[in-house]
Amino acid sequence: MEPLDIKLESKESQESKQYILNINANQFNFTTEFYEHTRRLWQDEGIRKVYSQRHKFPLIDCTSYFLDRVENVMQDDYDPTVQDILHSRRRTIEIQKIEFDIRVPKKYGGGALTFWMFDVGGQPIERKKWIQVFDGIQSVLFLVSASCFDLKVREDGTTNRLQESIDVFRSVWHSRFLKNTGFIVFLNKQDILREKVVEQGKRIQHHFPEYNNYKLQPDDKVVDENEEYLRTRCFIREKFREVSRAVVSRQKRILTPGVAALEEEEVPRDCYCHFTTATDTNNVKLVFEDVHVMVIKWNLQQIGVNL
Ligand SMILES: Nc1nc2c(ncn2[C@@H]2O[C@H](COP(=O)(O)OP(=O)(O)OP(=O)(O)O)[C@@H](O)[C@H]2O)c(=O)[nH]1
Ligand SMILES: [Mg+2]
Repeated sequence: MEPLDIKLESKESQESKQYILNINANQFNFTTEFYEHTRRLWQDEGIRKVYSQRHKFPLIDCTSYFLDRVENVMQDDYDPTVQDILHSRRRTIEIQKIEFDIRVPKKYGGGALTFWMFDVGGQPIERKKWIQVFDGIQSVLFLVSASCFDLKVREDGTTNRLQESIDVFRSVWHSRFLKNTGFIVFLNKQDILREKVVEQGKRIQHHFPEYNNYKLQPDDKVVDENEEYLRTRCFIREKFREVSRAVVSRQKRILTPGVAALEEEEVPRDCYCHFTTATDTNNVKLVFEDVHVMVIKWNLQQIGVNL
């Protein structure tokens, strides 16, 4: 609070702040006392002011969701709802392999296909592990937090988070291990992006000045949707599409001095982008149906079935 020069409203809140600061996070039980202090702080005007400036410091996206529900969460018989689970933050720290069967629609031959999905962590320390699953992968589902255009990377406090996602995407897209791999980019957290642009009036051009020259295409309009939000989300999509359109020729690899090595030219590939809100089960259902068909088509093409 001090760096933002914001003070708590009441004396009781001061006590609650001290209680929270004294907590040892490694040995902690969620006591009723803890919830009472949390509730009191969340109602304090000072905390609300700090929250409204949350782009200035790292804060998880589900903060207000759970703080608004302290009353429920503190109950002894609290049973999380599906929404509670979807809003909870769980960092992926090891590569998780998930195996599942998917029915193939009749028009693509029927039957079922077994899929392996590898969930990898997005944090910088986890990215070094991605290479372990690149070999033999048929498609990459690349999830982007599209709402983070006004945030800085936690690790260095200076790099723009959206720019960092674009740069990470560029390196994965051009990886020599993934040159035959299909890509689907999910421009996720559309609810938060919309809220930032429409409710909070935030503008992406303060972080990406080239937005000023970006024009929304007539096809991208959605009836009754805010135009600034549509333009912002399409501009973000364009940043990823730009990366996917740039074909780079790889540097010649010298195997033996004097002998020209193979030059692997990249073949142009499609990159599909979807706007998603992962906490909205209806949206995920629709998007997943599209992805399902696409992955089945790619799979069938790889075994020589042309559609
Ligand atoms: N409001 C909103 N919150 C979302 C959305 N998608 C994810 N979240 C929230 O973002 C947080 C991060 O979710 P995780 O599943 O831990 O994120 P992750 O990308 O797997 O993170 P790593 O495992 O560290 O790579 C959770 O609190 C989610 O509820 C969304 O579309 N809208
Ligand atoms: Mg994860």
